[in-house]
Amino acid sequence: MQRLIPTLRRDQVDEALISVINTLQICAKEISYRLHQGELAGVLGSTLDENIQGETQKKLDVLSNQLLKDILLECKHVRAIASEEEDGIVDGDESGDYLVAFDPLDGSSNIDINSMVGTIFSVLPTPKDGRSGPDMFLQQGTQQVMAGYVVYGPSTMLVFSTGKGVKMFTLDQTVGEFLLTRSDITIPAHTQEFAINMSNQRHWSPAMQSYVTDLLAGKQGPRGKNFNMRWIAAMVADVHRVLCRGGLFAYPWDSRKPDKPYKLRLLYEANPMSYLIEQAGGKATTGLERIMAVQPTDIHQRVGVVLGSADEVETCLEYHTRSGNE
Ligand code: AFP
Repeated sequence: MQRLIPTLRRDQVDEALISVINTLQICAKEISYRLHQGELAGVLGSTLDENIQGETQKKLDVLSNQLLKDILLECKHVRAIASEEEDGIVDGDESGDYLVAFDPLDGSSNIDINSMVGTIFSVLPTPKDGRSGPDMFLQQGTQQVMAGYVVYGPSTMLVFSTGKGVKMFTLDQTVGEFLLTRSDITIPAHTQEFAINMSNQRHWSPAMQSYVTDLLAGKQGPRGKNFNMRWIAAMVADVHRVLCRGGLFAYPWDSRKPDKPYKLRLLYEANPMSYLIEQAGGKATTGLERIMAVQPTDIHQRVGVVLGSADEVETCLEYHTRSGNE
């Protein structure tokens, strides 16, 4: 089986970007080790702190963030990093060609129940227009040069794209190497599986409520077929399933918090996942527009997400277009 670096060289990925990916995989192995030690590692549970999102930080959130921040900033090709767990950006090497935005431990509320979590990363080119600070990261998702995730499950998998399709690598624990286990991932256009947090149904827009009601109506309803539902409450795990067998994943607009109607973050959750989904032939929208076309205005801004099997996303969009809302 092909190892990570030779595979990247075969894809003619530039050496600076290979160095960034290599840095990320080193972190992935360390985080994987700590997670798979579980209670024995003494790093489960929560800290007494909150991040900028106002969320209580898990010990592993902090540890994973520190690991990624420290090792990425040692890489001379990294100009700066942005993280879900950092209020602002952190500058790296002035001459670095790449910016890295990441969610160090996505789905961290699953840690204490030994369920799936992940690390999500997005790599953007350092702008050449002289801008600095957070503005460097305010680029549309279409500007990404690489995006991916590590999913820590029964096996640890590194899944990413550099624009030449989606590849999946599995960590061989015996030798500590990521080996290529799937390539050229293609998402089926049609699906009978959807992922959404149903407990929010009464807070969704009328369009989303109508769309999901018709899914639940199954064969006897307007869709004329039955649907299955999954919700792992870790975007990485739900998106990994969509990449593996198709499906629709949604975290749409909802009215619970009028000042914060969206949950998922654009820069280091929605954009990198959208990049992968599109590379695999799927679609990724906010419910109104292509996610990767959104012009960011803040490094921690949030968006609605509807992504997955192209034809199913289109069908969901039709409900929104008909009603004119998210
Ligand atoms: P945490 O990292 O706080 O667990 O949130 C995970 C997440 O951002 C995303 O990975 C999940 O899809 C979504 O939130 C789950 O949200 P709910 O807990 O509202 O279902």
